[in-house]
Parts: sequence; structure tokens; C-alpha cells
Amino acid sequence: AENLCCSYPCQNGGVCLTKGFKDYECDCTSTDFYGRNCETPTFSKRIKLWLKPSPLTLHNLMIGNNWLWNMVNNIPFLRGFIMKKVYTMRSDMIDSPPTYENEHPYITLDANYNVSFYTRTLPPVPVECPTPMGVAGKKILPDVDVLVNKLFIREKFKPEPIGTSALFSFFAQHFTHQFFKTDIKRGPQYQWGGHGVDMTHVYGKNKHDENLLRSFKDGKLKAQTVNGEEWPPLSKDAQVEMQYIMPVPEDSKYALGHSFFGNLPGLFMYASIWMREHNRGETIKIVIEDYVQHLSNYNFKLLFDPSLLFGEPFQYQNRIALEFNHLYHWHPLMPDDFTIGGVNYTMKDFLVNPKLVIKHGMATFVDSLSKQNAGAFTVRNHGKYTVNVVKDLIKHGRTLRLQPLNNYRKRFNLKPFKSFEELTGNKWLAKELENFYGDIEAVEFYVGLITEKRRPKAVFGEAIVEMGGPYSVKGLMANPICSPKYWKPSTFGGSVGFDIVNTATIEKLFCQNIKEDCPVVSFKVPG
Ligand code: MNH
Repeated sequence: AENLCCSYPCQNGGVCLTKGFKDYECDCTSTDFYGRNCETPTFSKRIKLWLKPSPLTLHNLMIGNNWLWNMVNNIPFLRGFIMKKVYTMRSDMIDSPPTYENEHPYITLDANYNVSFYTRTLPPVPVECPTPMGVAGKKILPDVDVLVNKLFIREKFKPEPIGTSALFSFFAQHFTHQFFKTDIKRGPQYQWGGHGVDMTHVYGKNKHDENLLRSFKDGKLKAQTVNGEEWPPLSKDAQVEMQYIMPVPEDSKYALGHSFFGNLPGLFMYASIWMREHNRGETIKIVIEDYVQHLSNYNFKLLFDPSLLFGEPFQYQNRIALEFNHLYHWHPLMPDDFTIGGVNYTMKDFLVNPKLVIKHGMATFVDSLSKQNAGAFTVRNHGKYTVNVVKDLIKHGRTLRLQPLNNYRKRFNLKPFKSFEELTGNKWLAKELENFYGDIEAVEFYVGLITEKRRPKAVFGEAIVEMGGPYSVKGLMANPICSPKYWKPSTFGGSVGFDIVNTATIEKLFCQNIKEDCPVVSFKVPG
């Protein structure tokens, strides 16, 4: 007998239950919908839906209307009001406490208590379904090598259209590696991180590593001076385990908070600047007001102010979701080569070569990355060294039985796509995808995300933003330092420390830790 839940009959967040052998039931509890498939809104929900602007309307409001935002940005009460809406609307999309894990298509307590699992926003496709995606599409998914050769491999570099810099790409990688930590030996559903912004990528994964990295003087991390600048210690002077993707000479091995960060100069650069700075509250401030600000391209000036959530119903707990990890695979943002202080380096020259940062110096390095364009997040734009990463990712999506993109669109209040052309906005690509999947309802998660048409004036398509936004806002604002008992000057050593957090910017982070004149520090290539 077939599992009737394989066709995802329950709408609007209703939960599907099999009933006997040839029936199903939808649990519509607290969805504001009723009916066999939770398809009918209650009267008050109908009015709310009618008044509610679509994600596209909101996006257009935020990226346009310069005059309006110039006014709002300068009226603290209005700016705070709008920002509170951003916090609550985004984080309300995330289940908290977490609901699903990878082993069951229904809620289990393990999803909450087993913190070695990534959580899942949507449960896995039931194993007994007729096709890998449920009932839609072919019985066998496209061959990963064929798929990647056709849709992922970069032939000619495509620059990111809104002018995102390579400084941004490395920030993304550096920042997110503190909480995307797959424990691949156990399997792609396992992780070894702390489910949030815990700064383990600077201080080390546990107390043991932290003690090795700390100098126990003035609260500072161990450091060494080379060419008149401070850099992380060599591995022989702080024996935390590092992992390199190819062999490295001993004198190029540095002790860093994250075992991967010796592999790329851009990561070593961020590791070094945070070692010089070391303050946790600043990260969230910089991520919201510089990093997400750039990413959103909003004319509204985003604000980091945890007190806006005080008194609101909001859970100060976070769990990293598998889907968040998958959608954050932004490898196309990496260019194939870099110009540092006028010298050209290929990615091959860059790999396992952190010494380049010391050689050119912090100022030149950050200046050069700021002036260099990132790659576009789109098809056929994965550089040579990241092709295997995306192959693994797609394979993991399959073993984990991620639901198709359209189900995620519905979960995050987006209209499911009706055709391949609507997804891609491109006839050639639509044709290719149709050959691979046969049915728009069977497009895999990551493949759908990267083939989705870009929004006007944006880095990504709709789905990445409408999913990534909620995970990101929830993860940042649910951090304990944002909670009422923590968010006060005494937690930061008094008003001086609190003030540092409240005025932090990416530019200050670099410039106040560089002795020379302030270089260009920008997530957007100037000019
Ligand atoms: Mn990247 C995982 C290489 C840039 C985001 N990345 C991995 C893995 C490798 C890797 C290897 C391990 C996965 C596997 O073994 O299958 N990544 C690179 C290289 C570059 C790179 C060589 C640059 C060149 N990565 C980036 C950038 C981002 C990013 C830029 C943007 C945020 N990478 C990820 C994420 C993971 C990952 C997210 C998953 C990490 C985890 O789950 O542990």
C-alpha cells in the first residue's frame, strides 16, 4: 500500500498522518486553516491574508523608495518600529523549540534533545514513497556528475552583479563556519557545533583548545609579531589540531580557532583580525548592520538593537537547520584568482598559503579583497576547487531525503513554481531542468536554489532570501547576549565595552587593528 502523505496533501502547515492503509488525515491545529487538507482559512485569517503584502511587494518596497527610507532611517522611533517588524516577521517563520530531525517524518523529542543533530524545518520524504521526491518526477534522480557538468562547472567567471566584494565572500565563509560544522564521519545529519554565534571559530571548539589558544595575559589570545604586525601563533606554539586540504610546510602552519582556516588566506585574515580584536557582541552588530545590510541591498538601514524584542513573544534558543546549511553553500562567490597588492594569485596559489597575508600585510590584503569582485551565485559558476563540494552536497540532499524546492517555498510563504520557466526565467535552463527532473514538483532543493532567477537588484533569488532571512535573524537575535539579562553594559565590562559593541563596524574592526592608514574595507567594490 502507498503512503498517501507522499503527495503532501496537507496545505498551510497542516501535518499529514496516514490512516489505515488507504487514507490520510491532516492535523490543522493552530494553522488558522481547516478542511480535509487545511485548505480553507478561518474568517480572521482570510482578512489577514488579504491585507498581507507578498514577499515580492515587501522586497520592492525595501529596495526602492529612496526618499521614504531616507526619512525613516533618520527617525529613531520609525526605524526601531520597522526593525522590530523585521525581527518578528522573520523569526516567527522558524519553529522554536525545534521540530524535526532526520530520522523520522514526524516530530520526536530527539529533535529537541539530541543536539548532535541538525534540525530540519521540513521532515524527510517518507522512505516508502514511489519517487525520491514523493510522487512527482522520475523514479531515479539525475546522475550527479552529469548534473554538475551541465549546470555547475564554471567555464568563464561570472561576476556578482551588485558588486559584492571578495571581502564579503570570505566573511560569509569565516562567519558561518562557527555554526555549520557537519560531523561527516557520523553522517550528513550530524554536527559538532554549538548551534549559534558562539565564536568557537576564534576561541576554539572546546575548553581544551581555548586554553591552548589563550595567552592568559590581559584576556588576549596567543600571538606572534612578524613584520611589525600581530599574527596568530604557529602550530608548534599552540597545539590545536588543524586540517589541511593538501600538505603544508611546518612554518606555514598556524594555530587557529577553526581547523579549516589555515586553508585559505582570506580565512586566515579574518582569524587574525578577530584575534587582534576579540569581542563577541561586535560580531552580531557587524553581521546585521554591515553584512546583512549589503546582502539585502535594502534602502532601509538595518539596526541591531536587542531591546526591540523585549516584551515580545520570542524564544532565546536556536538550532541550526540542515536546510540552512545547504542553502549557505555559496561557493560560486569565490573567484578563480585574486589580485593582492598588484600581484596576481590563482586559487591554487592561495590554497594552504596563509603566509600571503603576512607577506602583503593586513592593510594591503583587506584593501585588495575589498576591490575585487565576488562571483555570482548562479548556474555554471562553481570554480574548479569547489566542484566536489557541490557534488557531495547534492548527494547529501538525497541521502537526507530533503523535500523538493516547491515544498520549501510553500513553507516559507512563497508561491510554488508552476513551470521550469517560472523558476529560472531562462528558456535554455528551463529545458535542461525539465530533461533532468520531468516535473517542477520534483526539483531538488539546492539545484532549485541555484537555478532560480535572481531578484531585481539582489544577490540571490527569492527562496534563498525568504528562507535564509528567517534562519539568520533567529540565529542572531536568539543569541543569549541579546536576552534581557545579558543585554546591559555590565555584561560587556561597563559602558565603555557596551559602547564598543554598539558602534562596531567592519571598517572599524580592521582600521582600529591596523597601524597604517585605514585601507578600503568594503563588502561592495567601490565605484
Ligand atoms: Mn566551503 C564546506 C571548500 C568557500 C560555505 N567547503 C566545505 C567543504 C570544503 C569546502 C572542502 C567540506 C565539504 C565536503 O567535504 O564535501 N569552501 C571550500 C573552498 C572554498 C570554499 C576550497 C573557497 C575556495 N564555502 C566557501 C564559501 C562559503 C562556503 C565562500 C560561503 C558561505 N562550505 C560552506 C559551507 C560548508 C562548506 C556552509 C558546509 C560546512 C559544514 O557543514 O561543515
